[in-house]
Amino acid sequence: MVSLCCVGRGEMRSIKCLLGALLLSGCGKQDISVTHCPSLVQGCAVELGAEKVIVKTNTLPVPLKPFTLSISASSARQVNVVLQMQGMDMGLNRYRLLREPNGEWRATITLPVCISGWRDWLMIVELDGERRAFAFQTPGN
Ligand SMILES: [Cu+2]
Repeated sequence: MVSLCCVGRGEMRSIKCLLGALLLSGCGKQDISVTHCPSLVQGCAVELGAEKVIVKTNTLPVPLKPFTLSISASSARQVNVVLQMQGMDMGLNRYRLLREPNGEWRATITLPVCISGWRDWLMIVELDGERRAFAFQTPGN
């Protein structure tokens, strides 16, 4: 049942992957709208109530290379991000963003390697309980 995709930082990593698989096994359906994001560096936007939420990274996301994620959502009180693959357990990649003085939310993120070679990621942004997803790809070889 557990995907072999969760390669990363040794034993702890596989325990997290196992937990992730158990947690995800109960919720097969995904009732969340997904916005395709062709370039996270250029940024992608989604409407959330009256606000336009923009996600942006400083570099192209590549596995094992930390990048900075910025989210503009000035009225939010808490912002979390979960990174996963559709149809594959990649372990628990959950980040809590911190608010910058300019009102942006920010986190440093490191994607795990997918040994199955998949490049399609889903970034689920949680803003005060509201969830929006962005689909993006890591570059091929
Ligand atoms: Cu994968």
